[in-house]
Amino acid sequence: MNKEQKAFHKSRRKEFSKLIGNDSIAIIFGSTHHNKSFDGDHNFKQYKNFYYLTGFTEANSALVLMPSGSRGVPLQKGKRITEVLYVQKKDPLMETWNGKRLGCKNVKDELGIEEGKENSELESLLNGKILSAYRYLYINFSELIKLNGEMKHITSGFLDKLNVIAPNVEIIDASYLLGRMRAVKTKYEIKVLKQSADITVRSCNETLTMIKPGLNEHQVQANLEYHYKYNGAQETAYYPIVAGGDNACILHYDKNDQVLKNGELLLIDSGAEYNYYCTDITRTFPINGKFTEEQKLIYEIVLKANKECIRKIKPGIKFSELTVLSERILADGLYKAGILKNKKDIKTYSLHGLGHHIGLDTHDAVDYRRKLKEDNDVLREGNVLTIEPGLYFPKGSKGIDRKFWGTGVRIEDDVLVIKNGYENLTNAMVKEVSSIEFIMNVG
Ligand SMILES: [Mn+2]
Repeated sequence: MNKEQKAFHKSRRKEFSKLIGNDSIAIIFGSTHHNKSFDGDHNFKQYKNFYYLTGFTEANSALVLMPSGSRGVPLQKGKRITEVLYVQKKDPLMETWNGKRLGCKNVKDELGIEEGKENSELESLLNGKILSAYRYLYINFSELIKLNGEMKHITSGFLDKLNVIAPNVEIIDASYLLGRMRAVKTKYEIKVLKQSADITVRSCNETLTMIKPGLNEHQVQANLEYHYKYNGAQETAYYPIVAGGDNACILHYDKNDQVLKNGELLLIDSGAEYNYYCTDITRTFPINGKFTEEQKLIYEIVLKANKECIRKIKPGIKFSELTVLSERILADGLYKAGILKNKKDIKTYSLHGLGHHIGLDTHDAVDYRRKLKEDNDVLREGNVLTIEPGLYFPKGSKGIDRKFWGTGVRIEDDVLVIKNGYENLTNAMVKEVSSIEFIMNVG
């Protein structure tokens, strides 16, 4: 791991330790292998909260943070330790089959974490008296309950026994504090997010030139995924939505198995994941390279909402205000065009929220609607959000002229909040009607 990345994860541990305070101990579990079918597993992916604090991508690990130092004998060794990473045991046979393991001895040099231990030693921490020396125990609950294999064994019964071993300890879910931290991206994160966005934009622009009637949705998906990997991404941030015609009105359409028809639109909602950071772009294209008048009309209304909301972004603006603005633009546009009789019905056709935070997760672990001491609705410098207005008129839409049926349009960008405004990370992805038609027709 390079110096810059090491410093980033270290700064995150430091910040998190400061937030939980001296009376606390935190145990953040990494992910384990998850079975797909019979003896085949899903490709291993580290939990993002654990990654955020460590940058470590091996399975069966856990990070322990003790801001005021370890208070129990097994961890002490005569020195004050504030962070321990529990990792898989070195095992030549297993490494021959499944790849190299870092081993606890290399934790400090490779990751910059104070101490490394074998994960089997975690059991004595979880079941011993050490925990009772603290007032608060922070754990990532929702991830703990999904652990498999050796980590399931190591952690089994630990929560049940806590009440006996350490009845004084208050257990707190670490996810909220980590989500709050993850809402504001550091310089390092912004750099990686931009790389992820660039890969996605370059790939989408490439794929755009191959779209034509008669292709199957999965062929477009294959082309997109090829470019992601070819351009350096490890995987897709989420399963791509490649939805022709009426399929675009199914928000999380994932079949991607229909033939693209002449005269219909194709909605692509997809993003690459690069070094653990996600991109999420949606664009809507005319399959034959030319928008019909009806499609253009809907498209321009959505585009206006997308652009005007993005233009408003700066620190201090409320996301809820942008949501209201977007709905007003969509409702006004449809009303003026005579498509919508009553502006109040807009939600029937706009369907979803305006956007979400993005970062390590596509829907980043940040709940901006939650109100605690701070108002998470207010945008801050370093936030990265999607802006993704959409309009959907599925076949059979009552009260809507038939010529608009089967039209689904969404236009989504990823936007960074900077000191005096915003930076659109996905700006280089075409979205004007004229530029889309131009590129689709010159190839
Ligand atoms: Mn999105």
